[in-house]
Amino acid sequence: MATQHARLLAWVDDMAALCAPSAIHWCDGSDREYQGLLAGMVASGTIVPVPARPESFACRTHPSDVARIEDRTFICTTDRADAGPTNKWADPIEMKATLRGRFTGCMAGRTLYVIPFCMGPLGSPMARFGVEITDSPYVVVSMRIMTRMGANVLAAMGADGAFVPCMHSVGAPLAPGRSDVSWPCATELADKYIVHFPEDPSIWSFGSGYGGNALLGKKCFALRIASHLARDEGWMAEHMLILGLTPPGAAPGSSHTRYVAAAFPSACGKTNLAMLQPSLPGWTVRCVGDDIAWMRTDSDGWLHAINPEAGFFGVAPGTSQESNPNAMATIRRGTIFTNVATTPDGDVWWEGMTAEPPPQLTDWQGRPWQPGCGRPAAHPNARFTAPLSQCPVVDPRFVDPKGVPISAIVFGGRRPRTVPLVIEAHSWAHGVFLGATAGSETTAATIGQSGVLRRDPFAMLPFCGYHMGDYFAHWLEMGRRLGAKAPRIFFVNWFRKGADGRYLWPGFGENIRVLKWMCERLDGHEVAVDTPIGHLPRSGAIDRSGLDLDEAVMAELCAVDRDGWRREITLITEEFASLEPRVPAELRTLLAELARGFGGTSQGRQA
Ligand code: OXD
Ligand code: MN
Repeated sequence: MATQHARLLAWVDDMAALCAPSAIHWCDGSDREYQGLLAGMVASGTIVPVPARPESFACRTHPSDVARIEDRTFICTTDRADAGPTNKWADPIEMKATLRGRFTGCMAGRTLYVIPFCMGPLGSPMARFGVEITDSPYVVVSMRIMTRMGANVLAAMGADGAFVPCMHSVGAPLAPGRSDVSWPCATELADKYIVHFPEDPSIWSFGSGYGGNALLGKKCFALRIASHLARDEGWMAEHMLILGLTPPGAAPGSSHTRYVAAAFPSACGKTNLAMLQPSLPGWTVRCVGDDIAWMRTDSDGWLHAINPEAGFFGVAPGTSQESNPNAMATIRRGTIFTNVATTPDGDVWWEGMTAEPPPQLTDWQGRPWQPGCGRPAAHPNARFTAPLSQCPVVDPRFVDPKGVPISAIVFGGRRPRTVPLVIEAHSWAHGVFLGATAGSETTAATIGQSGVLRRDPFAMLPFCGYHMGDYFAHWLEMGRRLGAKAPRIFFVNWFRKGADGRYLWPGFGENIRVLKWMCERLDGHEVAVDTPIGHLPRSGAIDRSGLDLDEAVMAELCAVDRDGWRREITLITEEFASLEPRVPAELRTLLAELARGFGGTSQGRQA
């Protein structure tokens, strides 16, 4: 391979000696390589072509390998306390010994692929290199969509460029003479390991071929490892979409465009917001990214963000012409579908794509499927993998090596009660308080009980590579650095329900009305009232033109539910107690102030 990078070559040699593959392939990222791998997977039965969509394929995983596995995801720091109570910790030395045991001979009869990749636009000062070793061709083709990868990345790394080594195996040695296992993986949960060593930094993933566990550039590198690096180096790695918002009469990507970064727990419509089709005439929304933002202070003092990814790994069920027409256009070609249903006329289908399922589907496990048979046709976590460049509303600056300047940061959650449609924080520190106390009610799509409020600070609960209390402190520190140039912080809730259990707010393309209000706040208009929970829209301030929504409903959406907030304060007090002694004093003070605003005291420890 054309590299003089001695550390890289030594690492690949070491890993190849450990895993004993039958061949080693350095990925060049070419179309020829991509087509060859796809053809090989069609031949082995891992994927099938989707004739209705050019250059598209569908893949079925093993039923045990359909989602991220938080129970088997580890953060290995020397001091257990540094991983914090929200992460699963293991001793780094013991874990490395366990992993070396697991990887020994695990690629026998298989090809070891070396994937040099770059998170972020090549040449961007904010971009970082990684190299993934894998025995899964599905991982290689997916990484080609999700990252910049191949020979040009290897060249850019030069002879000494820093990279994060990312080691992956599906963890199922081929039995002699068997090449027919279409989705090899470790089928027992206890045999799967998604392991992070933030102090190296390095990543080892064994036993799963599913995207979130196997495409190591995404959650493992760009969030868990990167959040740790970002804390040490003074930047931010966040579970956020990035969108560009342009008012009527101005060109997208011009000086009138405002960029917004937004964090929502899963099942809250992040991809839909990132590609929003505005219902208000003249407004445009453009997508820079739908899942991850890396942000740092630029030489001009403003916070700039890049999307470290180059593709979408989106949840398919619920995606439709109505909920997200731009996602539907993105996946018309050149897409890899995972665990969707297939139709007899060569297309894909999932719950929510159309009101009525087409007749005679084949379900995600390859079985015939009829409506009313009692099981979903597509897996609830079925996915599409497609390049960002195929999105019809991709922002013109998504490849800008300097990133885009962020004017506003938005947090959100699925909160049927208590939390109003939109809140603007009183200050950066209060915005950090809103992010730290974010949560969402669980839905039927989440394993466990539905309708339970789960705290998910900054939507980073499964992705923060260190102690959550230290992460709050890092956010506060970033605010001090940004000073007057800090973006304004908002909290939105599209999911508030009325007494009859129905959603009060229509959501989707109508969310532009809330984004418009945010712009008015940024422009300094008097469109808010001050309350103990933050600035809320003044009566009549949210544009309802062309929308059939009563003023009374709007008032309910923006009401401060005093009893609800008293209960909320008790819950936040419990959350903070679980993160002690590392909750920053500033956040405890803000909790006490909130409690005073509702005529009580928080039970939290005071600074
Ligand atoms: C994702 C997730 O897949 O957040 O993006 O789980
Ligand atoms: Mn995500």
